Amino acid sequence: MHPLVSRILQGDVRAVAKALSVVEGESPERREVLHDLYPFAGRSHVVGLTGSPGAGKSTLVDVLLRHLRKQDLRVGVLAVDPSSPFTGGALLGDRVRMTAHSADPGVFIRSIGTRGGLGGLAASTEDMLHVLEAYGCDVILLETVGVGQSELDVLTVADTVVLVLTPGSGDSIQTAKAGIMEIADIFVVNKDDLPGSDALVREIQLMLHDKRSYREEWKPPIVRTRGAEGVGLEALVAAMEAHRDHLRESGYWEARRRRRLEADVERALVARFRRHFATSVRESEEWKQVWASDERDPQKIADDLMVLFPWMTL
Ligand SMILES: Nc1nc2c(ncn2[C@@H]2O[C@H](COP(=O)(O)OP(=O)(O)OP(=O)(O)O)[C@@H](O)[C@H]2O)c(=O)[nH]1
Ligand SMILES: [Mg+2]
Repeated sequence: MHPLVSRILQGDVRAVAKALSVVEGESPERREVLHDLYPFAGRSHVVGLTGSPGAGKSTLVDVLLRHLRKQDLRVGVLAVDPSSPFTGGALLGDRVRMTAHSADPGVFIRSIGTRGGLGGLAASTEDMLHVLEAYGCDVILLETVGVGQSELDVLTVADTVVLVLTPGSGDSIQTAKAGIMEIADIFVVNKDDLPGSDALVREIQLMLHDKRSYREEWKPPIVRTRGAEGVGLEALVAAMEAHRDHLRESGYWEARRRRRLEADVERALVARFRRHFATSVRESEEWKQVWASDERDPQKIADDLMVLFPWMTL
């Protein structure tokens, strides 16, 4: 076993930090570390929190952390930060939170830059999850701003997706990014102290009412919170637990993990094909010959290449 992994299993926080950097980067150790982490993967309840900038995600993460720590649960936080470059990913807010919890080995917080690793942001996020799972995190909170497709993709690694909405501010559900409504398992109406929250709740209720069927037989609950004051937190935690139990009892928990593994295998195969293609095909004499001909039909060129390189035959 890689020494970093055995140190993680012994609860060494510094090994967790080091391993996160290793799996996020492209060092030769990466694959070995990941290999030794897989047996521990899939243990944590991964909760993705998403929503527009300023909706109160970080505030909720912070109060959730305190709440979960009181139950003596080990908690990891990964914050996907679209504004930070790949390496220097520490938001001011995260730095503040980091200091507040830094003496507590039951909490681990880290930001992820959005460039992502080899297989994209979702893949590198998932690799980082494995580190926190091996560390024994009961819950991992994944904060991501639902702005772009890659931030949305990150949520595919979450077991429970919490969509944080706020009243007013043009953040009505009609303006929310398409696709995000479909994947929300829990709707949070945060800033419930502001005017317009009743209307927003009704709007979500109507939208849910119009649905003919619910994904994975789960009707998403609506939870009203005042993040800054911690109001509604217990209801949010209860909703998270209820969703987790629903997934486990219905078999979707396993089914989702299985789908993710399949997607990972597919990504690995495609990556290998690309690498092989780049070296043994593009550098070859046969490739040059194909371009010397007049053929311009890409499908025909592909056919010709498959004859020349039988390993590519589909
Ligand atoms: N009035 C009110 N303000 C809140 C509430 N919850 C959070 N806020 C405030 O909303 C602002 C944004 O909160 P954040 O938690 O940083 O929001 P965020 O969604 O993490 O923002 P980004 O990470 O920048 O996308 C802060 O000033 C919070 O104090 C609430 O329940 N009511
Ligand atoms: Mg934030």
